[in-house]
Amino acid sequence: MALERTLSIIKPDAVAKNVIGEIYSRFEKAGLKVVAAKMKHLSRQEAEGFYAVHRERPFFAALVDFMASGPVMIQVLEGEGAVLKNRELMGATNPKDAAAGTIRADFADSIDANAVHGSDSLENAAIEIAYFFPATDVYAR
Ligand code: RTP
Ligand code: MG
Repeated sequence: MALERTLSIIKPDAVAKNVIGEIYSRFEKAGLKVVAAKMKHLSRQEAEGFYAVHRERPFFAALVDFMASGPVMIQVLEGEGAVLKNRELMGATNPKDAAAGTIRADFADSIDANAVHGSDSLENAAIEIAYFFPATDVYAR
């Protein structure tokens, strides 16, 4: 498997629950390294731009409102097969469907407040990383 980078966001609900460290611990135990990170309170415009692929979906307004409702923790994760590995750690979008032991099963409250975001493909990972981090702020480790 190839060394990959993926974008991860700890969403406002999980930041409010004070579980940033617990979620980082799962990344580390799975062999994913944090190679860039920042906390940020997204504006509605920033949240809209980030989730622009969903702008025609019925849940878009709720998603944007939620993502701009409080600070988030944004990180780039690096590791072998990082994109899929992070999606496996996250679990299904709806925590009701998320496998036991996944981040969403353990920390998410609902399909809206679902604790984490993760890039869904290598192509989208590159776009999403560039949305938040200049290349000089991502550190090879
Ligand atoms: P994310 O992008 O946040 O990592 O989540 P995901 O890939 O698992 O799910 P995606 O389909 O990309 O949807 C983005 C976020 O929109 C909300 N959503 N609500 N009510 C609904 O049917 C619905 N579907 C999606 C979720 O909060 C999801 O994380
Ligand atoms: Mg998605």
